[in-house]
Amino acid sequence: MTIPTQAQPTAEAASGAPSRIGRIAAALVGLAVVAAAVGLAELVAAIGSYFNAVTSATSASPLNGLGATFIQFTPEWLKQFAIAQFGTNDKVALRVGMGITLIILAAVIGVIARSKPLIAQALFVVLGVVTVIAILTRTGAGPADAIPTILGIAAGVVLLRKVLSPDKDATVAADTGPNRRRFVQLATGSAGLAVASGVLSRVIPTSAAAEASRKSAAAETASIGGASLDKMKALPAGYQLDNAGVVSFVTPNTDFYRIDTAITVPRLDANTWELKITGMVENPITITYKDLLDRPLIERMITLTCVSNEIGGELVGNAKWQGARLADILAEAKPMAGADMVMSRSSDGMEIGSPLAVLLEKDRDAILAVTMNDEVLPFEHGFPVRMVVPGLYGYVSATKWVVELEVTKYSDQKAYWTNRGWGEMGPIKTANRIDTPKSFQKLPAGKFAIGGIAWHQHLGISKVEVQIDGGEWMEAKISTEVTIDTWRQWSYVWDATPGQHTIKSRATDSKGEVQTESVAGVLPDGATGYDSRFVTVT
Ligand SMILES: Nc1nc2c(c(=O)[nH]1)N[C@H]1C(S)=C(S)[C@@H](COP(=O)(O)O)O[C@H]1N2
Ligand SMILES: [Mo]
Repeated sequence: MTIPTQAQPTAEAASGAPSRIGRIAAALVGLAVVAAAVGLAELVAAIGSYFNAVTSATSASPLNGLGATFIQFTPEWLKQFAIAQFGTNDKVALRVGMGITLIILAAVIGVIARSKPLIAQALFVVLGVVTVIAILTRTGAGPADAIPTILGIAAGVVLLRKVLSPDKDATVAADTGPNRRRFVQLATGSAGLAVASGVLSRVIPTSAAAEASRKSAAAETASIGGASLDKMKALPAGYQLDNAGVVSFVTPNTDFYRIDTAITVPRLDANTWELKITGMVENPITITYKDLLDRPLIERMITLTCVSNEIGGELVGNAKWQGARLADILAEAKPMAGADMVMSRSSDGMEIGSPLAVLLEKDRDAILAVTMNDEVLPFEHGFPVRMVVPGLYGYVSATKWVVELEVTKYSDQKAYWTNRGWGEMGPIKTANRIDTPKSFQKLPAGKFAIGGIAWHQHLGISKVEVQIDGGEWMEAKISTEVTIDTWRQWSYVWDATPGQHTIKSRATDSKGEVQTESVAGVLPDGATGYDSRFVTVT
């Protein structure tokens, strides 16, 4: 532009000092400043988590939030490319991709800041706002989770102004003397801050008292066993098929889906935890954690599903649970005639309504669980005690951080989700998912093992079939049933011919009823329809 500087009295013009640092130095400084902002935000997230002020260190972390969203918005072809190139490390690869993107952006911000400080700051703020949106739109995130990032942005803007903006108190105007020294100090200071806060944020434990209580609970639950434990049957041969593309039969706790409305993950102290059985009972009881562990306990493998799981979705997992049989505890409280619902309440105020008759069925094996896959319950999955009920979706049964069971009537009370349009009873529907191939996967011609999982807890799956291009339904090999409460893996070896193909799959329940093809969305009581994959064979 040739407009005289007078017409545009910029800060640069005011300082009258165009002598700037070099581009590479500016890029490095941009990097140091962005890293310092991220490091600070990570540190605040960790401290916030320690004091239970944020949902969790994970959900308040800007890097995690950005990473999850980055993966979500990565186009399918790029994901497929990453999967093809990096296999199971595809998530790592995508995160590395995000890291590189961030580094480039930071360098660009640094370079721009030399001449257009306001634009650089605006760019930086936009990056921050995108991160805040990423954090807030994650499942289970609360408003407080945005605070660390907002503080990080504020600190970053201040640093940007101090280090790079050529305004009055700028430090970059002169190449020599005290200004230059101050510039170097600020730049290295930012880098130091980034490293120090980054390291600190990783060593801060997540929550003091609850953490200690979970540790001792871990020791107590580790010794569950002996005669007072009704163990699950040993896993039969063939419970898992050797199709590497299918999720493992048991879902590791760290991979288990998580769905809840908790603004901050409740971190309860097992030493002070109590479960009250109240309402329409002749014998109200209060149970402590120790009482619960002293009872006869059961151990069962149960597949848990969310009603919000779309066809082909990932809100389903299978775990081994240990705890007290809910039917025994309820029977002890002696429900009164006329009661038909149990309203379970969590420490964070969630209210989940379950059919009393189902919970009272002895062979339903509804559990007040204390362990998940032989590990004391993780905080995110309900420590110290949660409910697990085979055959019901999680929103009507799987109360985490449970502290009260009120025996009541459907006609008297409405549960949280029921008030929001979801079905009152929530029985599981037959479902089936294709795990491999992935959507739009490119396959070489020849044998390919299509595979997936099918479930209908407490009824069981008897058959899974596969259909190619609308042809005949062909029966898949299916893993040995562990119980009617667990999913079953299936696999079908397909001789793939060149061209484009549509693969469909359907399951049949133990009563011989074929899964319905009619497509329904998740609202109000669970999705239906067949999972399908479109592939190109070359
Ligand atoms: N306290 C509480 N318990 C809850 C919920 C919740 O929001 N709050 N969500 C339920 C829903 S909808 C599901 S699907 C399961 C999920 O359990 P998970 O997060 O351990 O997988 O928890 C259930 N228990
Ligand atoms: Mo759910």
